[in-house]
Amino acid sequence: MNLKKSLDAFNRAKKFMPGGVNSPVRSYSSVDCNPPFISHAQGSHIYDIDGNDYIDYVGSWGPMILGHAHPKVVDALKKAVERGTSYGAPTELETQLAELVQKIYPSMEVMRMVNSGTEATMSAIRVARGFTGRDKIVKFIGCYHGHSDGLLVNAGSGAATFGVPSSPGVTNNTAQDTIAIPYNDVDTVKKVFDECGEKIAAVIVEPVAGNMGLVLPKENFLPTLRSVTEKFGALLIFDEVMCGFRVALGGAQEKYKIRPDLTCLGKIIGGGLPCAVYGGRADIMRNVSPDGKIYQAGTLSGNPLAMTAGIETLKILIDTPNFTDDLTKKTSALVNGLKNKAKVAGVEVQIPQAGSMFGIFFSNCKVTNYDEACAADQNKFKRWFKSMLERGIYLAPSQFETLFMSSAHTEEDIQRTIDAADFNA
Ligand code: KE4
Repeated sequence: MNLKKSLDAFNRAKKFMPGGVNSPVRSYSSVDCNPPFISHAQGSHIYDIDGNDYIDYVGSWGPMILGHAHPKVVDALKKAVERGTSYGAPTELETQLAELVQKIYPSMEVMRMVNSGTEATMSAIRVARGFTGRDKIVKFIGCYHGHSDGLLVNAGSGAATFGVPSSPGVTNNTAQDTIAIPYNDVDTVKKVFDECGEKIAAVIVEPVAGNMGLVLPKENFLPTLRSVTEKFGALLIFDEVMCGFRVALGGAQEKYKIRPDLTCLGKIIGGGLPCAVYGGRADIMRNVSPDGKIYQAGTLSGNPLAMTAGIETLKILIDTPNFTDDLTKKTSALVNGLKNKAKVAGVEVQIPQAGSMFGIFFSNCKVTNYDEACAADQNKFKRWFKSMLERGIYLAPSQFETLFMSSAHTEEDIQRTIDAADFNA
């Protein structure tokens, strides 16, 4: 595969940006190769500047559930951009998107638009602390909620001891307000709350985890989080930035029938433009400025272009009969095809699926937490990833990521992907 122009572009980019990228995973550093530089994308395909054509299962890390450049979204944006790109003033578009979100996520009684998942989770945590008057936050090891300081934290030495920074620049004092627990570890959740539940403002969780690879919640995990937070007066925050609209139209809270106190959504809600939202119980959210005293703001929050793309995207998700079910079935067809291919090759892989999300671990046991994800064979993953890229299949360059199906993917795309898979690469 010719990647000459991409390599030149990468070398130029490195002169200006750390790793030549504006988000680390894009550098392909975890798969020891150079990233294609993209020229454009259309439907289920993405094209690099060397003219290579790939079937895309990254989908901009989740937003492109309709595929790239969906005509309805593009047409709406073309009209919107001629009305100006940003006003810094209220528009009916924001209310329109909020109404669509509340239709799908009724737990979001009141909400605030922001520009990224990081902003949404960071703000939700501030609201939880402001509402409860408590400082501690519980998160789960392997879950990623964006890069705000208090969430870049690893587990401390003991269960209820406080976290340690997972990045330089995060202070020990900040990290000590975060308790990190293994995902799906119900016993430790109960132990931590028994020890310091009255100090905990909130638990934040990816109800279906997509940032350690795809890891599903065990049957009693989410119900325990809901009951233990209620018992101790802490809030439950569902970070559905990734799994929202994918594990069900109404996200994990619809699929697992758990009503969180606050929810964060992102990615899909902006239809590919910078947009996210946090919201939940009115009695909590009415404490956010200017209704209340908990401050949060943003120059481009509710931007008319992002609102337009989000509205068009959600309208299609809502108005297309069986959209989510059909996308899930399409994903299952790919997952089953890959599983059969691996079985024939005699290679042990785990290919978990949740709605239109799927993942892959070169492991002989089901992955239920971060340690088990780390135990999977990452060298095999790297070889497989490169072989798929060579064959025109564009996957996430890390086994600690999740892959995404779109409504634009065709049966031919899926068959080509299965045919390209060589598990003995
Ligand atoms: P952003 O700030 O990147 O918009 O969202 C942060 C975030 C919050 N919550 C969840 C569950 C997320 O998955 C994310 C971001 N996801 C990553 C993919 N692993 C974005 C890709 C990247 O970092 O470049």
